[in-house]
Amino acid sequence: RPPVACIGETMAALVPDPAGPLDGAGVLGIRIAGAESNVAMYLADHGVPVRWVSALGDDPFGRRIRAEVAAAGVDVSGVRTDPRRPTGLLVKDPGTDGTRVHYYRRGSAASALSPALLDDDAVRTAGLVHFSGITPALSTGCRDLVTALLEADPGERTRPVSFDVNHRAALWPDGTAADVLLRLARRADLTFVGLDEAQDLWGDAAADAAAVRDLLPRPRILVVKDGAREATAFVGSEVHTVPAPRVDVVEPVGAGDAFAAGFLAGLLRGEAPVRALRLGHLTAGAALRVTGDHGPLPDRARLAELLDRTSEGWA
Ligand code: KDG
Repeated sequence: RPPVACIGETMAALVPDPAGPLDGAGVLGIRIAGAESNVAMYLADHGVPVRWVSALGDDPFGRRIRAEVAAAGVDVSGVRTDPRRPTGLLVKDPGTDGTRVHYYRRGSAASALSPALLDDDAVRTAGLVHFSGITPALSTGCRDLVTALLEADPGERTRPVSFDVNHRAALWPDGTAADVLLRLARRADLTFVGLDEAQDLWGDAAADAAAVRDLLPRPRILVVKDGAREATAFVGSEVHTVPAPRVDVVEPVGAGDAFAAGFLAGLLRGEAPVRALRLGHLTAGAALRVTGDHGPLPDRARLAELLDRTSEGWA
């Protein structure tokens, strides 16, 4: 089966160690952070052939990111090295009321991506393309890239396009997020959105999962995630809801990416929607149990056992 291509920026992430407010921090740990490379790494964990497609600076952070994503089993041969622009950076500021993120990514290598990327073999020969709502916020070129990706009508695309809304308010100072992300979410073949983010973006029109489906009637598959409560998949005219299992959460960042990867992995191996949703929840659990974005999955046997549980034993 042709591989999945995940397109998007990955940055170096600097994180106070131990976790605490940045203004008093003495030591920063180095990690990597990127929604689409997270999806790619979790897909690889599930045995799905996958590429991550992006651009990095010709710098130590760029080399580190490339090596880390490759070590997770992802094909990084389609990642460009831009000799003129740096790798993007984010710095985490864990506070008592949650973690704030400071971005240093304007003018980064990935922000210079453009629709020309779609002619690369890594994208052209993919069986499915996944991207997120972070990319259109990065630059005009990046916005043109995702618009071009969704240009053909769903029935006429050579391969399906999967889109995770991934609203990052800090990246949309011009206030266009609601319009741009709605347009993209409507045009994708498979759209993921959190109920809370749908409400942030689209207000009362997104009161519950069914209302979100009314807003987004076109994607053949729409997945609405309601945090620790449940997730609902609308597949054509069918509706499937699966409660989330209980997890002792260490840090939630990365869970949405993990969920998308688990659901996609389930779909790609032909699982029924309910089992794909469960695989999404189980994969999200791996991200919820660690401070980083990418935590270990349960082993194959345990995963299979959890997937087979009846709905009573599940949550
Ligand atoms: O998706 C989880 C984080 O890794 C992600 O938010 C970092 O890609 C990122 C971004 O742009 O914020």
